[in-house]
Amino acid sequence: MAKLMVLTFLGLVLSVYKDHQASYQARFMAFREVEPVELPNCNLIKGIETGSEDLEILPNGLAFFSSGLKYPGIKSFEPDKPGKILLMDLNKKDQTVLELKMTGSTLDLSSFNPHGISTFTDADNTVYLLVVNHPDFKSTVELFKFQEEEKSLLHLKTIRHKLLNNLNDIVAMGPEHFYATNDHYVTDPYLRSWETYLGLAWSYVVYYSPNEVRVVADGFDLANGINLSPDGKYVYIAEFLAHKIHVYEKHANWTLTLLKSLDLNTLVDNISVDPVTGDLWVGCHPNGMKIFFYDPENPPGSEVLRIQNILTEEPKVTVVYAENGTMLQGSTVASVYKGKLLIGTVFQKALYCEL
Ligand SMILES: *[C@@H]1O[C@H](CO)[C@@H](O)[C@H](O)[C@H]1NC(C)=O
Ligand SMILES: *[C@@H]1O[C@H](CO)[C@@H](O)[C@H](O)[C@H]1NC(C)=O
Ligand SMILES: CC(=O)N[C@H]1CO[C@H](CO)[C@@H](O)[C@@H]1O
Repeated sequence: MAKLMVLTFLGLVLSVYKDHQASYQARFMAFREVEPVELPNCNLIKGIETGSEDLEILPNGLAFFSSGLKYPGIKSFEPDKPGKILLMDLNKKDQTVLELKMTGSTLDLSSFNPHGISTFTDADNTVYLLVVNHPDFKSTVELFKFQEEEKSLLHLKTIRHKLLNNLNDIVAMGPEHFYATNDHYVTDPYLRSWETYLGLAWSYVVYYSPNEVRVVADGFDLANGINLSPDGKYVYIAEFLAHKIHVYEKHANWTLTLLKSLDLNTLVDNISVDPVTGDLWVGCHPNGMKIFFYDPENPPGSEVLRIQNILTEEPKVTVVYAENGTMLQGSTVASVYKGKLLIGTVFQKALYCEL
């Protein structure tokens, strides 16, 4: 009888485990293979070999990239080197980048580990760059002033807060005014991996201003990219392991209310918004397992979605680019400029294509 009970108990544990394993594999889209979708005239950008996790294009065609992310569980081709911010002028013929010097004595360059970035341009045309940084796997937001003549970034300030503890991405509404996603709730790397594995959906979004910091949305299975609609009325949040993009209405008091959610067949990373059309361009991971368990023989692929008319009853979702990783591994972000598409990746290259 005792033996039978032990067996029943083991069977129960095993079936719970199997159910969980199935949901884990579904959340990571473990078995999805990429159907290629090609674009004409694609070129890899010279000088980007160790990632272009996030990028942002200014209206004048200057593009900033964060490069060299070190993140628990994710491949890095230069694990011992600090990360950097790269600049590319999309108006120039030679498709190459230069590394921006960082000045000001207030930042430890040796532990610089940039993740999501966002720019803010004020009324005097001063460009601020806000960078999610992970020095020693902690989370801070670094505020820089962009000095175009000198091709440098002047470090102004490090922003820390207990609610900004597992930062991923940021969208600026002022130099010290932003929404940011936390991709986990717990900070300890070992517990973080359990939080992800069990799908606890404890990840959350924070509103930050010097006077007020609060959680404005929560319950995400890894909140990732975040961005604003061109009119500033809506906030878009990518829920990575739930394969969803959520549309929130932003109120005058900066709180958010959920308006709708879009189900997509891919792991959604960064969202960029076309300032003219309002279309969303989303860098995606077709197979999350290949991102977290890197195998150069079977690398993660890349996928870019365009979402038109997201606020209407029938948004149009198009796979604009998809590739199996032979060329481009682990796309995280895509953004358009004058009929061209710039695609960044977590730890590998960046691609520039004609649309
Ligand atoms: C913020 O504004 C919204 C919409 O007007 C309102 O429903 C909500 O109660 C306000 N929240 C706070 C915390 O003031
Ligand atoms: C990936 O795609 C390329 C080009 O379409 C093809 O040559 C290659 O065999 C594919 N690799 C895998 C693993 O499917
Ligand atoms: C290219 C691009 O727009 N990337 C976006 C990634 O997410 C951050 C945070 O929302 C945006 O600021 C970037 O614009």
